[in-house]
Amino acid sequence: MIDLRSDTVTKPTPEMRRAMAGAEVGDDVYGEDPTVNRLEARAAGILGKEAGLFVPTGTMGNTIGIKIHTHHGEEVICEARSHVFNYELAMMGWFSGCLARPILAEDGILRWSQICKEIRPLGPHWAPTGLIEIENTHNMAGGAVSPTSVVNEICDGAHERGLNVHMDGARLFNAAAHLGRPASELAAKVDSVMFCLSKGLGAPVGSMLVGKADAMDRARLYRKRLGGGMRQAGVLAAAGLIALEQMPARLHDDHANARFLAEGLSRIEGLSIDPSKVQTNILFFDVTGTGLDSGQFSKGLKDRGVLANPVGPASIRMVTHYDVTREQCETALGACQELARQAMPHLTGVVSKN
Ligand code: TLP
Repeated sequence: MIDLRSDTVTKPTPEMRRAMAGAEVGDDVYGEDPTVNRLEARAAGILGKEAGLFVPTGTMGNTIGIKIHTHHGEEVICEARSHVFNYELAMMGWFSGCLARPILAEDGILRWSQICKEIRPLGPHWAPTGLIEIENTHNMAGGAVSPTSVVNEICDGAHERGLNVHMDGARLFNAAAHLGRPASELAAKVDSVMFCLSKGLGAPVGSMLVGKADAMDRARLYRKRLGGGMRQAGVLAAAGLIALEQMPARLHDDHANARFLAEGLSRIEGLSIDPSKVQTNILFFDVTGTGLDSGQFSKGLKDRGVLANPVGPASIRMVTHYDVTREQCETALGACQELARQAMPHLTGVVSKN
């Protein structure tokens, strides 16, 4: 199977497995796991923040990231298709007692000009804004990268109004690779960042939350409350350290493969995608022209050895990662061509649109 469902499916590299086997460990709830401590310090250092916290998942990292900046009964401004709003089981409501105030940004990139209009003070009818959340890269906006100037303008505006900014940087290193800038620069002004070790960086498990030292002290208690005190977690942190040190440099390959897939898909009759919009490792294409819905298309691909998730009635998402080669991308394109051709029997073969 060629697995393009997500970059979450990557398996640990042989070096990660060796490091895991030999990891020095202790009880992390006592703060005594040397490998976890090293990972937390290194993650904070790389992101230019005071402290870090190793968490089992991105969802837990975002949940805690929202909790440390908010009080019950506040609103969190976020993009309408954001992960925190759509894919985290309403944790901002369940754990933090906050309501999302979603704002649609066509390209997934929230801007201060939109946000500032939605900020609410406490009033006779309104819940006050407690936090601004931005997602970089933006998953459901096709891996779109927020320009650093846009993020900085949001942070400056928010801070002037006494508000904090949390970044869901699950794929922050993909954004950094696309911009050719250090991740610390992209996150310089945000108050906390969650990034995943277990997606494009290839670690089997784990995400990091980084920010101010006192905020991370409080975050550690929320992690325990959520059941995330993992004891001898150094076996996982050891893989995370390799993910952090070695894997960002190769993300360009995933981006090139995503662009290659997008260009190939754009030439298949019945499929629709604008390859110039693909910046990182995520792409969406529309299958309406084939006469199939996204569920049927996904099933047809599976029958041909390719896994890709349907998103909505007409769209398929593909995500490139460490465990997908250029050759496999070529094979996946062949499967898409064959499926589209069979769905549209009036076509004699693959018809180039150009
Ligand atoms: N995203 C997953 C699914 O949940 C959709 C994926 O396959 O892309 N923030 C962003 C932007 C994410 O894309 C994800 C996972 C998370 C947070 C949550 O991370 P985990 O899965 O570790 O809880």
